[in-house]
Amino acid sequence: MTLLLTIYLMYVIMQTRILALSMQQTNKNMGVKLYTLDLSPPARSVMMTCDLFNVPFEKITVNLLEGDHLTPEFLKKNPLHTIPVLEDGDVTLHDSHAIMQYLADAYGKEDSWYPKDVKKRALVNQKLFFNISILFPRIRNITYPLIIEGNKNVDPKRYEDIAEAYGFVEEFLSRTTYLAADHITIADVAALSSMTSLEALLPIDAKKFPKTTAWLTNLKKTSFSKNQNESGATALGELIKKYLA
Ligand SMILES: N[C@@H](CCC(=O)N[C@@H](CS)C(=O)NCC(=O)O)C(=O)O
Repeated sequence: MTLLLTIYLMYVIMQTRILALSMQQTNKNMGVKLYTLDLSPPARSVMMTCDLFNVPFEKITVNLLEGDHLTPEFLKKNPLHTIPVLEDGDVTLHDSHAIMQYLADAYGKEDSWYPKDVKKRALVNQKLFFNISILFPRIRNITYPLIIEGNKNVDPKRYEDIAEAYGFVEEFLSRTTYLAADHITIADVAALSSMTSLEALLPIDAKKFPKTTAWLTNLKKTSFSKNQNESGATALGELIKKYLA
């Protein structure tokens, strides 16, 4: 009798475990929701990250030019009213870099994109912060006054800031093959989206910045860049030209 009860209990436990595992699998395959816009460099970083980790995403376009990001509904998701925003089950995340880190941890199969080793990871984080604090703001410093505030008089200093940023990238790439290591990481993906928009503001001088030029040329050939970055970066470049004309 006790044996039968034990066997029955083991059977129930096994069935529950199988059900839990299959539900986990179903959740993973259901994909995520992404509030995004192709023109936006940080949004493109996240779309590229979904692409490279094979995470299907429902694309919800947030038109910043029409104020979609200022609706009460969107502000509940992100009080900072910025895109991208990711929803994955009960998790809602803003900031492209936090989202990329999450996607790598939750869906990445290869450790190398966002290493688990604390020292290697710290170097990737450092370059993600370089993107947040240097590369992206140097796009925004020109595009925000130009496109949102309608101010065509761009301070020439803003272009010098971009050239300085190219110099930083060149220096990093003289130390390692990619920004944070001798292999590609999510920091390169974040910087790729910024650099493809910065070059629309100030073309990269291949003689002055040969390593940066080669790095960017290589990254632009990847399928994640072609699928999720190329057309948005081109469209932003055209929009900038139109506003500067
Ligand atoms: N650090 C943020 C920056 C996001 C950001 O500023 N996104 C811009 C579009 S490129 C935006 O949503 N701007 C609208 C606003 O600031 O109101 C990230 O990486 O997600």
